[in-house]
Order: sequence, then structure tokens, then C-alpha cells
Amino acid sequence: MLLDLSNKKILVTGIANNRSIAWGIAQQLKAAGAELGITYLPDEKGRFESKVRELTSPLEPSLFLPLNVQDHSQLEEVFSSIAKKWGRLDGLVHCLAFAGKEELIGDYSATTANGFSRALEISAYSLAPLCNLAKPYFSKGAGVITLTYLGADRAIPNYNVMGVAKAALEASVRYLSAELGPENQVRVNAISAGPIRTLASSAIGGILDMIHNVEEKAPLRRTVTQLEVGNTAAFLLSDLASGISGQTIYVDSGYCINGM
Ligand code: IMJ
Repeated sequence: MLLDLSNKKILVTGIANNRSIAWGIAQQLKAAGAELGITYLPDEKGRFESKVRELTSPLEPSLFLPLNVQDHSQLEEVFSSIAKKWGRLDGLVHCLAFAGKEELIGDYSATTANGFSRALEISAYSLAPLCNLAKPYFSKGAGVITLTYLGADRAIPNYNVMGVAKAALEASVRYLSAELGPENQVRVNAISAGPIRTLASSAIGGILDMIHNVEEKAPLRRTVTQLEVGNTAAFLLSDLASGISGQTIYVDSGYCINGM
């Protein structure tokens, strides 16, 4: 088999429900033979925990752990579990983003200092401590991927502070790629997905306009699916992508090539 993830132990963050891009990624990694660890965002009522546990149980994850990246002790817990259970890590999938609702509408210049800090901490900074803690466990040729969006590069209405966070995330991918490549052939890449209806997009005004725009103008005249993003993730974490690092790969039906 050309695309083979068997014997690869991969940690997937950012599954919230069955529309999550991280869920599409987890399914395709499993289909290619990977052994999965899954993290969920803990909340007081345990709503995410039970939902994500039920959703992902068919994938038989060998690790299922709480992770709020704003709590460093939870980050450390995740890696002590990886150390105990796996002793190494072959892949890390970062699908985490958050900005306050009020920051995702209206003027970018109205972003508050706290809103800016929170959006960048969760959506961009979090990749750095994840990689730092993973460093001792990365196997030779391990892969890291994260999710980004065209709003990192272009001013997209209402994307605002998330666009700034994604720009920082894409730059982080280049710096982490430069840091992690030399010693152990660890590769770090981003997937820039086109608009998809997910929990992270459903709450957003104008998302339907963006989707209609893609359906009218993208070379493929349709939106992409979570599973198509998952297929690219599987490729990037496989040995087939052994020469690719520091890149932002667009999985967007070709939308971003258009001049207007
Ligand atoms: C988000 C905001 C504005 C425009 C947007 C998006 N477009 C798309 C998205 C055109 C496609 C979705 N996207 C790419 C994101 O990265 C979304 C991140 C996000 C979404 C929410 C919604 C609910 C909330 N906080 C959020 N934080 C980040 O409270």
C-alpha cells in the first residue's frame, strides 16, 4: 500500500462534533491504518467529553484525554500519557482556534487587547508548546499539521483577528519546520481549507455568502468536504510527503487562484 499509516501513533486535537474538520482528519488517518490519540475540550458539564467519546469510539482511540491549551498542566498531562502509553509520537494534528464572537464581526480596529491575546494564544501560540512538549517523543520522520484559512493572507470580511492569528500560525509553521527538521526529519505543514459548514463557521454571519461564492467561482465549482481535508492530512503525515515541510497546502477547490 502506497499511503500507509499503520504503526503510526498520531494525536488529534480539535474534534468538537461530526462536522469538525478534525473529525474528517481522524477518520481518514484511521482508514489509512493509524493508531489514534484524541483530545477534547473539557467543560464543567462534560458535554464535549461525552459527545466526542461517543463519536470517536468506532475509531478505537488508545488515548482519550482532556486538553485546554490555555492550561499548561493539561498539556503536560497529555505528553506524560503519551510517554507512558506510546513512548513515541509519529504525528500531531492541531485543529484549535477560538476568538470571541464580538471580534468576528465589524471593524478589525475595534479588537480589544484581551480579545487579541486570547485569539492568538489559543489559535496560534498553542502550536509552539505542543511541539516543544512533543519534541522528546517525535520519531524520525514524524509529522505535524495544523489548519489555517485564506483570511491569513487576504482581508476577508469579519474574519478580523482570526486572520491575524492564522498569519501568525502560518509563520509559526515555518519557524517550527526550521527548528524540528534538522535533528529528526520532523516536518511541519499547514492545510488551508476552503469554507465548510462546521461549528466554527455556523455561528458566523456571511458564511453562506462565502460558500455560494466558492460554488460559483472556484475552479471545482463546489466546496470541499472534511474528508477531502482528511485525505490531504493523511498524505502529509505519511512517508509519501517526506520532502514537504514548512508549507501551507490549499484544499479549497482551487478558490485562491482566482484574481476575483
Ligand atoms: C470565521 C469568521 C468570519 C468569517 C469566516 C470564518 N469565514 C470562514 C470562517 C469566511 C470560512 C471559519 N473559519 C475559517 C474559522 O477559522 C473560524 C474560527 C472561529 C469561529 C468561531 C465561532 C464561534 C466563536 N468563536 C469562534 N472562534 C473562531 O464564538
